[in-house]
Amino acid sequence: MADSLTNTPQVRLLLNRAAGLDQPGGNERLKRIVHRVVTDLCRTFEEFDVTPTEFWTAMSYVTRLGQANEVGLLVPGLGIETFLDLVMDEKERRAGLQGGTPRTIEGPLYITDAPLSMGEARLDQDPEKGEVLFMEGQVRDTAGKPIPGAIVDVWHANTKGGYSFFDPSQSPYNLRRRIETDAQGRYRFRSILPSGYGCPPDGPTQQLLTGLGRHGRRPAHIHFFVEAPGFRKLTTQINISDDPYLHDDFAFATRDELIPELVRYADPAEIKARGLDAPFTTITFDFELNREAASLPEAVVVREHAKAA
Ligand code: MBD
Ligand code: FE
Repeated sequence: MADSLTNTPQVRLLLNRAAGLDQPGGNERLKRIVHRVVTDLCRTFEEFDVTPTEFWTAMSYVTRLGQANEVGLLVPGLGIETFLDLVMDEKERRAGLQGGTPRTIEGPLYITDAPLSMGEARLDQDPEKGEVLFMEGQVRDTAGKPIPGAIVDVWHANTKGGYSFFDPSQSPYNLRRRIETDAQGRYRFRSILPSGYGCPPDGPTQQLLTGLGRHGRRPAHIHFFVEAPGFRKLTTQINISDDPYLHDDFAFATRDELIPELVRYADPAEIKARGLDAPFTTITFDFELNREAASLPEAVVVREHAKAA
């Protein structure tokens, strides 16, 4: 834009001063990033002839987004959390890292300090009519060696797509557990098949998505952090493969390597052998962790989390 107002000496000076570039104090990196972001915003307003009314509509939107505690929901909805994953993937690739279970986004619904147990756990505390799920697997290094003592931190939604803590109708830590792998690196749990999540229909995230002609639905999925001393922390999810939104996730988190086969058992003898009275599903999924090395980008994402009282 040759005749851009943003490029005039007056506005350049304004943007430099606003970012503190003419001041000695403060943080250099912060100054450069703020300068870029504010400049790009002003260019956008100019290019799209954004009116003051439109601008203040957006500011009240941002205010409501924070008040509704939905910043962490809009970020994946706009593909930004997946973009951050792709940046990390690319950095690791360039650092020569190969193999390992692929990462995918954490999302906004983790809470810390879920109950810890050895080898196995039952995740569903609150009675629900959901289909029983047995999931198990092994945590291994990229050479196939089992990793005992790894922590598999798992969390997922209930049959209504709600997560405990954020959904106060559930017990604290319902469908959230930490499982330490046994001597063979194995974990297993019993739970119920989750349903997909939908953004709060009256919230600011869904409001913007609707304006974009988009839905706010996630396919059914189960989240994991997998950690072990000497290995890179893995943040990932698996998808429940029969969900109609499997490849239409509003948060863009589905990856081909993270869609394990569902094995459904309807045979009365199998059902009885598990002490159940209805068909159930099993999933086998192994996690492969990369060894930590000083040459690699930091794998641990520092992010504020809620903690149940
Ligand atoms: C979820 O369950 C989730 O995982 C993400 C990323 C966003 C909203 C709800
Ligand atoms: Fe989720």
